[in-house]
Amino acid sequence: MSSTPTRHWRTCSLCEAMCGIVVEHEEGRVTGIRGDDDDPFSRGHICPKAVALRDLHHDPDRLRTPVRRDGDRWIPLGWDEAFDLVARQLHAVMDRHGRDAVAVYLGNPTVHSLGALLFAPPLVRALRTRNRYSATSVDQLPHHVVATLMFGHGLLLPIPDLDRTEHLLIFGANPAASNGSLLSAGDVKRRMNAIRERGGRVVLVDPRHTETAALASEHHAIRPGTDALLLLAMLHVVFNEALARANALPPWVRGADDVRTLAMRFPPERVAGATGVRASVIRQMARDFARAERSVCYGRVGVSTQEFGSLSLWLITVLNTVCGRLDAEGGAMFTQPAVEVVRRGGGLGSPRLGRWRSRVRGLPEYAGELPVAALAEEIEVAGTGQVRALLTHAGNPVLSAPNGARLDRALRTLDFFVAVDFYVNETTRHAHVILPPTDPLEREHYDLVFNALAVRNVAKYSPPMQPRAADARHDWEILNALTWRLARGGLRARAALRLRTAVAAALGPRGVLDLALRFGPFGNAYNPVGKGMSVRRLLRDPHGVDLGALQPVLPGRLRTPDRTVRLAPPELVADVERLERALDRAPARATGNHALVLIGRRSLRSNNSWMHNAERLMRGADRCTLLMHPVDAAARGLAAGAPVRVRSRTGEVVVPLEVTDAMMEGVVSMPHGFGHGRPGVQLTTAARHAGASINDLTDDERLDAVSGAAAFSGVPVEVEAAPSS
Ligand SMILES: Nc1nc2c(c(=O)[nH]1)N[C@H]1C(S)=C(S)[C@@H](COP(=O)(O)OP(=O)(O)OC[C@H]3O[C@@H](n4cnc5c(=O)[nH]c(N)nc54)[C@H](O)[C@@H]3O)O[C@H]1N2
Ligand SMILES: Nc1nc2c(c(=O)[nH]1)N[C@H]1C(S)=C(S)[C@@H](COP(=O)(O)OP(=O)(O)OC[C@H]3O[C@@H](n4cnc5c(=O)[nH]c(N)nc54)[C@H](O)[C@@H]3O)O[C@H]1N2
Ligand code: SF4
Ligand SMILES: [Mo]
Repeated sequence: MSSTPTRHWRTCSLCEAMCGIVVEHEEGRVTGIRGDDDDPFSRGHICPKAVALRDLHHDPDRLRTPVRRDGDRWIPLGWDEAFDLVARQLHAVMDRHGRDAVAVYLGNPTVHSLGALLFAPPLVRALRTRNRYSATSVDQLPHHVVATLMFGHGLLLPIPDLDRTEHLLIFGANPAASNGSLLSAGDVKRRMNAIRERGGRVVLVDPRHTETAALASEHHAIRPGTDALLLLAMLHVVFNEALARANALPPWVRGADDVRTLAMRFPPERVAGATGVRASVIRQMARDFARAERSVCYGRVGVSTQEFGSLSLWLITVLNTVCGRLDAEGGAMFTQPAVEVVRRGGGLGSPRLGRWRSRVRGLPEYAGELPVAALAEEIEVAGTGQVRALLTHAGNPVLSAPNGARLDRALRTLDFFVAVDFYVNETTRHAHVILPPTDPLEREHYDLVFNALAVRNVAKYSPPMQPRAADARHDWEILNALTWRLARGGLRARAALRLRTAVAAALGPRGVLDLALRFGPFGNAYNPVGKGMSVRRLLRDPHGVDLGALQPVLPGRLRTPDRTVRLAPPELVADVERLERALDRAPARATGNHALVLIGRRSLRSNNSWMHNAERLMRGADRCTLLMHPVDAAARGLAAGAPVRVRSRTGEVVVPLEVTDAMMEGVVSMPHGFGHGRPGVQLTTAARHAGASINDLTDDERLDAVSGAAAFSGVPVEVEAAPSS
């Protein structure tokens, strides 16, 4: 006898694609997960990770109560006991060493949680520390910095209008594996295939012939870290051959002459050797892009996490703009989400950069945060403001930050470390207290961030699959409880903060969201007859609401003081000198020499460092391998399948070798997020596929100079045979 399972519709929150899923469950057990055919955005698409939400939900390794570490044992605590302990320890460190002695790191899943997005910022503010870090500085930081400098707001991020373009030029992104980033699009592969089906082209620039290359019209291999040179040369062609629509630029675009002058210094012949892309190919790429009816250039992780991340993303937007593709249908457009994120100042929208610098190395602040590449040294180096305590939320910087092994060592020396996370991972194993929140199925959801980065304006609210267990806590409840207890200062200040946390707690994420929707651009406040946006309105459409294609919004949405697009911000123009110095040092011919540089990769069945505990995602061949071109393998006498030792300035790892001509000569590739064999990690399945961490090889001293973002791409390495064990 079997009862019928209950069906629950929601958005998968694991990546940026916002796929609609149907979860079948019976008495708290998830019995199946599939794509929601009626979701207007994802139309039934789903990837293997969503199915693994079920494994996460039932994972016996997941922590379900707070724990305190005693040596290498974990001792369960009650919630209030745990919150009190954390507040006491953090206050003790502040009292002894000052506010800046407490650091905070917010990891990537923070952005995928409505509760965390609403309740982490008040906690961070209550800490009043300058030592704030997040995954932004190992990811999209240069996008925000460039948007700030060009458009006056860090969240004015141009999104490729995928569904209407005729020519998509991609730099350093692999949407066929990642499902798209700063480009939320349910079923991104189908949308990319549609470009070719309607007679358009998809052109990819990437050192590896990737899963995305397989569905592109052309692929051009590029030497890592040289994209800015290629883009300058493309601009040279565009200006030189009068392909630009510079004369037709709207009056609110400033600085076209400055970028023209700059580009004229970079004819394709000057950069061909360093980039590995022939001058004739660069010319053709530029002509095809400029002449296409509708085209858009898009760059992501491969260009944002490299030494010239800010320059690359700037030049991509310049190329779009001078070719008339900014804010144009089929070009690079801005969204209008139902919850407005573009306001003055505030969070990642910060209009300022470098208001202060990190203590030890003087790295620039952005939006109140410092680059995480500085965290290890801020813990290690003694002096006023030295970090003595740490709070992490949904992060694993030991596996995700450059030179993670150094951070791993530094974490052991902290006086106090509290982690909000449901796993004992490579980072949280060093914590003194871990506070585990509910999982994504157990909580309500609305994508505050990714609805604002989607190729269509969409909105969808997901209630929780079931009410949380009485002894469980949502992330927002944990964050709010800590904010309450950390309230300090005079009586008035304390009372004010406590009143705010009490009101926030009474509203909860749903109440706050409802206000934001009602008073947002599609809302109608509390008008009972209007059809305005609200949580109730969204509950009537469990598959989501389509709010239409992206619309031109400039110059109205610009936030620069004079409401213009600044094509040539001085901070970026100045950095071209550093690029030219690198060009002068580059080998005359990029291939054929024996130096190797390392880049990363993602697989469809991975999610940064943390879904490796789901058995169903780990089946099949070992994924943590080093990819190398046959010519490079032969030059070193290396055999496919054998273990190789990879060495960089910062460390070394041993991984199996895969020989493949998908790699450009001189470039090797390894995925990030592995390295689960460290003692104390409580991830049973992941430990059986432990692999090694690429970030034991990446370098905390290699950064994008303008933004401070980690430069993961292009780390110099040596590779030799490792004795088999
Ligand atoms: N399955 C899966 N999906 C994910 C994730 C995951 O871990 N797994 N992570 C999510 C997250 S947090 C993010 S930020 C997004 C990222 O989404 P994407 O940006 O699409 O991610 P990657 O697959 O890392 O693609 C980067 C590409 O850049 C190339 N590259 C490396 N160096 C260079 C260079 O110097 N120049 C150029 N032109 N290319 C270069 C690499 O070969 C790679 O193909 O994916 C998200 N989606
Ligand atoms: N070499 C190299 N390094 C990289 C990258 C690369 O391409 N190459 N990519 C970078 C990028 S783009 C990113 S975004 C970072 C990611 O790096 P991080 O953000 O530091 O870490 P994640 O691997 O996402 O780990 C997330 C942790 O959050 C926990 N978690 C998951 N959901 C929740 C939740 O809802 N609440 C709470 N409290 N915890 C939760 C998981 O258990 C896991 O421990 O890695 C970066 N590092
Ligand atoms: S593509 Fe992303 S959002 Fe869609 S099912 Fe997979 S993990 Fe979830
Ligand atoms: Mo990311």
